[in-house]
Amino acid sequence: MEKLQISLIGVPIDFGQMRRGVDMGPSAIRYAGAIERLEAIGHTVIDEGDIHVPNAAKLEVHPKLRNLGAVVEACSQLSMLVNKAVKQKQFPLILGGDHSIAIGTLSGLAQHYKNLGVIWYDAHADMNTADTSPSGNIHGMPLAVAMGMGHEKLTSIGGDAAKIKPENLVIIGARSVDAGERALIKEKGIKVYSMHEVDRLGMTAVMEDALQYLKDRKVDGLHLSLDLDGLDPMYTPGVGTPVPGGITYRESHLAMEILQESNMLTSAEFVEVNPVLDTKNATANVAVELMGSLLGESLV
Ligand code: NNH
Ligand code: MN
Ligand code: MN
Ligand code: MN
Repeated sequence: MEKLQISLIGVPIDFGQMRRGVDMGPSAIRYAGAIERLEAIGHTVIDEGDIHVPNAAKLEVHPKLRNLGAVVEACSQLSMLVNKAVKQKQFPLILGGDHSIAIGTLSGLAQHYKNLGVIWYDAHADMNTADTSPSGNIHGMPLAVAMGMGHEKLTSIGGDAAKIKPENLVIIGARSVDAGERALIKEKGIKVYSMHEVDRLGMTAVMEDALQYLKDRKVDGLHLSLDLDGLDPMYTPGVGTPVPGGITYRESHLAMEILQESNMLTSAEFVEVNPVLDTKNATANVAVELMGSLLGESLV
């Protein structure tokens, strides 16, 4: 297995939604031993620390886009750091923070990858806009923004062009999709493996199918965006919007291992870990265990 130079970037933000405490996600994941775990595999970790997240109350507020100014500010910084890491041939590994940070991650990656593939491991589809969102929470919008839809202040981070193509996106684990998102999935023909497909086909077939689909699209990089609420809340209770009936712990390890075997992965992020809602840091522990499988830890 290739040994990586991992650029570890923490984004302590909880402004993309309403449950406070997910800003402590990066700390919780570090505390769970992320760096030691990755170094034990043989990777080099360049720890960039956490980016500075400004006080939302002092920045632009918007009636349908909660804490817009703070999210824009944090995502702009993150976009630059991710771009810098890729330029230096490092593997960006981003720790959230709520899922609004993916706006910054995908913007940074898009500076380099012109045909980026994305695997979105999540209970949700995260492709609302201000007009379709039931909540006004930006963490439910990053995929729409990356496809070029939404408020100009969000879509213009790192340049006006769309950051990803709808046909290069695969969603895995979906089970809570809003009406506007459902319409967009149909309209764009987005590849979704909902819990129905995970149950019916099994995780091996889902992942092999998804990776073949992305290979056929000739993607020039592959990003994993893993929302810990993709797993069933019995394994990852420390998330703001738990949805029962999720992916199991073993299925998730299997998915990570298949991704590792594919040799396609070029970046990853782990988001929505909220230690305030957790018991014994369970959710961050799972995040770190999955990172191990994703980045080449062997079982024997
Ligand atoms: N779809 C809902 C919304 O837009 C919930 C999104 N919550 C998430 N997404 N955790 O992953 O508000
Ligand atoms: Mn999400
Ligand atoms: Mn989610
Ligand atoms: Mn490489």
